[in-house]
Amino acid sequence: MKTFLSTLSSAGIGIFFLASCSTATSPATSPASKDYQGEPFKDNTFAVAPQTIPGRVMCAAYDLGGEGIAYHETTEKNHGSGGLNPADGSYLNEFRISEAVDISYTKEGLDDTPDNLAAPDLGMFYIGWTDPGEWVNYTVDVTETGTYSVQFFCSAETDGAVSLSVDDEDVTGNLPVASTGSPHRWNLLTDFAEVRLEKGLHILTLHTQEAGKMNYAWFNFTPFIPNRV
Ligand SMILES: [Ca+2]
Ligand SMILES: [Ca+2]
Repeated sequence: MKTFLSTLSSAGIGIFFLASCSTATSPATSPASKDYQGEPFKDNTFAVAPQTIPGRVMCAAYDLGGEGIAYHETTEKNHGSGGLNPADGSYLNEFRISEAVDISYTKEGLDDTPDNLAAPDLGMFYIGWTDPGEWVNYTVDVTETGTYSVQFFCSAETDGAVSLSVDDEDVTGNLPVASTGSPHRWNLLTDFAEVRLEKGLHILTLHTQEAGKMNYAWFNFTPFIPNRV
């Protein structure tokens, strides 16, 4: 069975090409990020850092830097890595185990049922145990200035809401995330948001605004194409 990790690995080749042609290694250019102490997350699986827009931003690959810098958590424990998923030396169960952001991954027989509104890859990391007031930062490299459509791959036990900030400025207001009926019933929210982004490095922040026991897997940013009348 094709897993998320294999999908990401193959996709990473193309993304790396984009990053290598961009200003990925230049210093942060946005005023709000001058004093930012966080850094893009990188490991053997998430090899492209920072994550690039247009493209997919993986929620579990939030920045390094810890509490108050790269994220804010209401619970110090990681409820997924080392919690629900016991520490066993495996990459999946111990992913970012020492950090407070709660991370789990999709599993066969639990997350791949026919009930899904959109089918997830297996072994796909996601942020769960989300509470209002929590946030995570992503250093992103925007390769082209423009307006972007945002899609969100997520689930929610009850109706919740999130918002997105760019360089500490709220650019969306509250974005409703409708209940999917179960935290393991996944959906792809198309037309989730539209955001204007300038070329360069920016800090994208995902805020949990309203409780919904939401799980966050990834965002996809694509150039906005207006409807023709
Ligand atoms: Ca936590
Ligand atoms: Ca949490």
